Amino acid sequence: MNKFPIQPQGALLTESFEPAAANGLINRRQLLSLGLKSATIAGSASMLSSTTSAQSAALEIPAWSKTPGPGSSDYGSPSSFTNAKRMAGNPNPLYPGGGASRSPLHQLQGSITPSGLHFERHHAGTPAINPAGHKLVINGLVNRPLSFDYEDLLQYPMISRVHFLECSGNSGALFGDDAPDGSAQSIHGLVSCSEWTGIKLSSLLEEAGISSSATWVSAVGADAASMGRSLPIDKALDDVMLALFQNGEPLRPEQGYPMRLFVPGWEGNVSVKWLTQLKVTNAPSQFRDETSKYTDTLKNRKSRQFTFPMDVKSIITSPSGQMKLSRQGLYELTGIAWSGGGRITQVEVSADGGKTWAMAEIDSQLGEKALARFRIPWNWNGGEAVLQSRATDSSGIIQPTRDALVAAKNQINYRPFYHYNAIQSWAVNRNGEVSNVYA
Ligand SMILES: Nc1nc2c(c(=O)[nH]1)N[C@H]1C(S)=C(S)[C@@H](COP(=O)(O)O)O[C@H]1N2
Ligand SMILES: [Mo]
Repeated sequence: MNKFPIQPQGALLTESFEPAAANGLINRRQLLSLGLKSATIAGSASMLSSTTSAQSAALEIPAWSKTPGPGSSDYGSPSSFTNAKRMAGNPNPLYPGGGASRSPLHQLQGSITPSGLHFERHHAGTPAINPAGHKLVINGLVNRPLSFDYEDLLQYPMISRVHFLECSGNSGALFGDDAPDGSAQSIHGLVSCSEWTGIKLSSLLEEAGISSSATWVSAVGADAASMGRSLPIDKALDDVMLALFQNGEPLRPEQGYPMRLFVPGWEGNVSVKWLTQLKVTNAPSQFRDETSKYTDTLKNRKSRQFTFPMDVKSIITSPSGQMKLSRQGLYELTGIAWSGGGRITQVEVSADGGKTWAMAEIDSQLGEKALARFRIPWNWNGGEAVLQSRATDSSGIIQPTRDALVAAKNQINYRPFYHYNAIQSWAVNRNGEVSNVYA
């Protein structure tokens, strides 16, 4: 199998530009002005390779223009000529229904992940829940314990928010000593972004009447993993929601149908799917998934617990690992950036392994703690390059280098490692082949 089967997106042909940083990075405004110019001279010479091939093609009427296609359908699916698919993890997981599948980040655009391509992480598979038989209970340190049916919950006022969700194990392979071979999908595909609609958790907790001694809320899922996580009450009353809809339709079974907790900006594990119980407490419940897992063991063998926020991070999705640049010239370099600390305020890009940086354009960012799409033109001169992106968030925190992150984590050599958010380096060789490297 070809190790470099994937073509980069947004490939353009062009002349020369004023550099924004070394090794071919170009100010986007220059490209936009050139785009306008080329539109006025279309027909003679154009920067777009697609225009050139369109000109040379004969005016032949294709078969699909001659007969009507099938009529409407009850639920749409992607064109059969596209091939974006989730990448399943270990087909034989250590425990039944365990494992994950990863979003095809290198094939996606914009800042919303299609629901069918949202990453999945299950600890005991996807339960087939009939909402008619599912209940959500709120109990513990409350004045009125409550029990809700799905239909009851649909009566509540709702909010819609665009947020990313990232597994804290995402990119964890990069803690290893040797840079693994891989793609944006295989290394970083445990992050996705949706519009989530649901009920503010604070309104349900207020209805139950939380006691003044309450400091934590424990959430439990209805799957066979009996996933449980404890959240500080301040966060629970802040921006947490009981999500019922994803990208406008009821949650997909893989994302927690009929309901999940959604905890913006925090490690994916706390967004408990198939939610069935919220227990208000005055201490964390010390569930399995917050003691033996999702903790960080330090070199002195103490373990850090409750590492909740996902730190500022970005990756270039095109060109990215296992792609091959088929020709020299201009490419649109693009990627995603996100932070559990708020908005992305800037993304810088380097083509020389971090010696010089240029500012990318943030093209789409639909909310706080949401994926941002960045873009910058890059002219590949056929030589070696190391492509990097470095994001800054609204609290002023800058994405660290790998060396800085590994030193700060100060962990013993034990897998899995969580919360990897260092700068990603993609090396381009003289054949145009793109690989994951440590720079
Ligand atoms: N009930 C339950 N909730 C769960 C899980 C699970 O296995 N069971 N997996 C958690 C983990 S580790 C992550 S990263 C996210 C993944 O959400 P997704 O599958 O919708 O992407 O759900 C979390 N919530
Ligand atoms: Mo996770």
